[in-house]
Amino acid sequence: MVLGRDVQYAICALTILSRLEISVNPLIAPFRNSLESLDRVNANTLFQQALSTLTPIQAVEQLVVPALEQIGAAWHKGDLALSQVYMSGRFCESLVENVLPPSDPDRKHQPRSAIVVLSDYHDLGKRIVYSVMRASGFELFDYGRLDVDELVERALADKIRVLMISVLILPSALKVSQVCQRLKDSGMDIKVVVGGAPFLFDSQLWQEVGADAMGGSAAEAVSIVQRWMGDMQ
Ligand code: B12
Repeated sequence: MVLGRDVQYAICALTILSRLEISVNPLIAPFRNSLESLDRVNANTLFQQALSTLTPIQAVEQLVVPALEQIGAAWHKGDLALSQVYMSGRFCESLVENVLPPSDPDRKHQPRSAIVVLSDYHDLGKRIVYSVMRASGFELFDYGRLDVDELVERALADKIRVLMISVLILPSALKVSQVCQRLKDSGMDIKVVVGGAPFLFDSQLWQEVGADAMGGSAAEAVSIVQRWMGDMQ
């Protein structure tokens, strides 16, 4: 019992430490400033600087993701215009597109999987998770952006066993419960893993919408599917 609590404390401390590592990254503030002032050249220089010490995935998760999170929060407070958020997202899309590794030809034997953005128009997170999954040896369908009906039909037709859903606004997150219910009603055994801002803001939400797991990063997406692979074969 005591050991269990110690382990929980250790996990908690590690989580805080990893967040601190992110928050002290000295490149985040200048990178964020470059994005906000639409200085594409400087944003690219800083990103390349990060790549000199980090892998592409680390650079995305430790520089791009926190900078965009801060930009989103500043917009939420009324300190930035939506156009700045939009342009920051577009700049980051092209930076990320250029560095994410190509797919690994040695694909893993795995349950049929697909990834989708449910309803909303944020696709950067999905794109990153898709690339990291493929770079880690997984083959998966990229469904792009779909609404509930199309998603359920397609997942059933493709006999999907693992469905990865990315959302960034709360109304889309709430629609995950319709997807989960409809998949359950179909009688097919499909596991659903979700990710994106609403699930980061509210740690209980993934359970409330009936998902089987939630991942906070592309790396977590890989480890969740890897864990399920063992159970499903
Ligand atoms: C860029 C951005 C936009 C761009 C999107 C451009 C694009 N092509 O994607 C634009 C300008 C279009 C936009 C529009 C809007 N946005 Co916006 N946006 C953002 C912002 C700043 C960054 C999002 C992003 O790309 N992050 C970088 C990516 C890499 O991170 P990520 O998506 O979180 O993904 C990582 C993890 O979450 C995880 N992950 C993601 N998906 C998955 C899936 C699985 C299965 C797993 C395991 C893991 C996983 O792995 C990824 C890699 O680490 C966020 C702020 C934030 N805190 O997220 C707001 C934010 C998401 N937006 C918000 C809002 C409200 C809007 C608008 C409604 C604004 C408006 N009034 O018009 C519209 C909605 C449009 C729509 N219907 O979809 C809110 C949502 C609040 C809420 N709880 O609902 C946020 C949180 C800002 C805020 N703080 O208020 N936005």
